[in-house]
Amino acid sequence: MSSRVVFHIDFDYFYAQCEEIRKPDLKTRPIAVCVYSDRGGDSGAIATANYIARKYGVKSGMPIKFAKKKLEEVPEAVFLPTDFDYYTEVSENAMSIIRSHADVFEYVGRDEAYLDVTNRTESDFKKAAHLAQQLKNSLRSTVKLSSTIGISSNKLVSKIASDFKKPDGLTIVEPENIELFLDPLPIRVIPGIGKKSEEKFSEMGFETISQLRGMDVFTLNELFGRKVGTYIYNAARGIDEDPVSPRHDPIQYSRIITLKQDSKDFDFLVKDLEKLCEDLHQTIIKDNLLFKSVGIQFVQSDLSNRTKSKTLKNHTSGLDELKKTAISLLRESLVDQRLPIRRLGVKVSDFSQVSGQVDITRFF
Ligand code: DGT
Ligand code: CA
Ligand code: CA
Repeated sequence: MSSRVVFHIDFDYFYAQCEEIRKPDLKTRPIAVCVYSDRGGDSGAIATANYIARKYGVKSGMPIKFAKKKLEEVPEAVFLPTDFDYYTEVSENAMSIIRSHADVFEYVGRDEAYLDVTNRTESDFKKAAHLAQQLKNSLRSTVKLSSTIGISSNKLVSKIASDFKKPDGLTIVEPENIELFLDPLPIRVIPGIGKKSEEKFSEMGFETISQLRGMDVFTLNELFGRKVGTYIYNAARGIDEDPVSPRHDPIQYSRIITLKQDSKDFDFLVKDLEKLCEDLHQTIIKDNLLFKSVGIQFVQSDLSNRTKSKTLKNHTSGLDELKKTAISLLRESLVDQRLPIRRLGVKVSDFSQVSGQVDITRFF
């Protein structure tokens, strides 16, 4: 039986990299992205930092005050608040490129996904490596995003492989090399093994996965319970049957962009709206969806939101119907629009999946 080919892709220092994408001048400076708590001042934690800031010891989860201490002597260091809407926008653009490289796409979170590419690579790991490089290049050239990919015959090993060499890494573990690859790695690289379990193993003299493999399944079950024990036993051998299962970002059936300038001018806005519709429509077709509801969304210049939507008579996947509806919603909204619009979005919902038969509306 030929092997599955599974990618795990993870975006490098994601929130901080998004900030670099928006302001390339920041690239040479340490960046820490901060989640400020509502207590004011510097209370709160670091969400992530770019690799320059990491060299000074700044880490995810660290109090902002600690991070400032570490970067005390570095006047060019920047501390920025999170901007989740913007990170989501970058993520959606990247995910739509990733999706087009997969047979099966499984969304995990804003900065990671699994891809099953068994069919399109014909189980050939050379072809897989080539495809992964193409995907990385395409993300780099279109979204300006650097990412890391792990390739193997299952999700577990691919996830470990994508963590192996970062940033901008590509690690390929062919089926016959799985144990060789895992052997020297510390036990904590196994997803789900936290600090506590690591300490437990360490006390018993087990540090690496190769040592862990010396532990029998009964002992593991006794220590961790049957479910977790069996999981660890298999993980130490790089065994994982969990399929890549289609899962999408719940908000992926929408597109939103920040406009070049704030505006409430129909002729200006309609151009972007049409582009948003076309982009969204590609996803709809790719995922074989019929929608029945179309909405538009404004983020106004004071950052407040406004939405308007319309339910259609029938389910459709037609681009014309999508554009026509979105444009009429825009026209209606602008009648009493007071504030200029800063960000503009379009979304579809109320789905029914096209199954089996060819849907003729998709060609219009
Ligand atoms: P890396 O190691 O290059 O993949 O760096 P990141 O920053 O992409 O790290 P990752 O993949 O573990 O996490 C993705 C995003 O999730 C990250 O950009 C910010 C957020 N995040 C991660 N850890 C924490 C944390 O401890 N606290 C908060 N608030 N956010 C976090
Ligand atoms: Ca990441
Ligand atoms: Ca991640």
